[in-house]
Amino acid sequence: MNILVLTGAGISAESGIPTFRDADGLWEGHAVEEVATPQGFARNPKLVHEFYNTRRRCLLSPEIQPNAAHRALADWEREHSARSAGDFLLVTQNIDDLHVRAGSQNVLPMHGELLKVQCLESGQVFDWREDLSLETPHPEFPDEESRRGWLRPQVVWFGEVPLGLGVIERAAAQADLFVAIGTSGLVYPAAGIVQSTKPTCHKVEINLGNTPASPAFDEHRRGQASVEVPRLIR
Ligand code: BJW
Repeated sequence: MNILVLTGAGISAESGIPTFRDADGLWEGHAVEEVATPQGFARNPKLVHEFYNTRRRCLLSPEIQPNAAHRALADWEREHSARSAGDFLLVTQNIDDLHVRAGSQNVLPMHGELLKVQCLESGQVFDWREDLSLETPHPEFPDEESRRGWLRPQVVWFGEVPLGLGVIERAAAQADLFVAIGTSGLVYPAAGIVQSTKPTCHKVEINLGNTPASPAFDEHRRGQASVEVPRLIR
């Protein structure tokens, strides 16, 4: 049985990372087009750096840890591959690293990673745990003043192409079980993955409530991911 899992901000909410669109979510107090588009970054890089610096510091604080849902997915993958029972791919829209920290192996972060930065000129990607600013030296040319401020967070903003779409498309076409966890089903192409699965694929949605994508799923489990994910795989 080939398993494809898609996660969104809801799975990390119980680890203390705010979602985007719920009350008190990340978009509250921020215009999306100012902080999550290439145009916003071009207009006001300082604001965008501050937005992601705050989130990076939050992610690196000791209180933020994987929760029972992250751990259950890692256990599920381990058991599945120990039985050589088919493919297992975990696609996450989250830019945190909580799936990897929980022990998941085959993780595809389709919207990028908060702990990576990208050079605006070469596209080269570097691991990163510090604040970014317009004064940040380039890691490969630390002494060159003229190369300061050339780094951006390695995240996928609106209007940019998400990562690994070919892999995701193939996994969706081959999946026998598709599980979407804690995502609002509003942001494409992630929200359309469910439509790319074959008719015989069993599709499960785990969320606190209904989403615009709910009608495309066969089974709905309503509740907190930390409760419903362990229950699903039990
Ligand atoms: C719980 C829970 C608990 C809470 N337990 N559940 C018009 C129509 C269709 C599409 C478009 C359109 N106009 C423009 C587009 C395209 C656009 C798009 O989709 N826009 C829509 C908003 C309309 N998409 C893009 O631009 C994408 N690129 C693209 O399309 O390229 C073109 C292309 C595609 C394919 C091939 C070739 C070309 C890029 C999208 C990039 C999204 N980037 C962001 C920011 C990333 C960096 C960052 O983190 O800052 O990604 S936006 C933000 O939304 C972030 C998230 O990954 C993403 C999805 O959010 P998510 O995870 O669903 O979170 P929430 O907050 O929305 O929902 C949380 C859910 O959890 C809720 O349902 C809760 O109920 C639930 N929950 N606690 C279980 N404890």
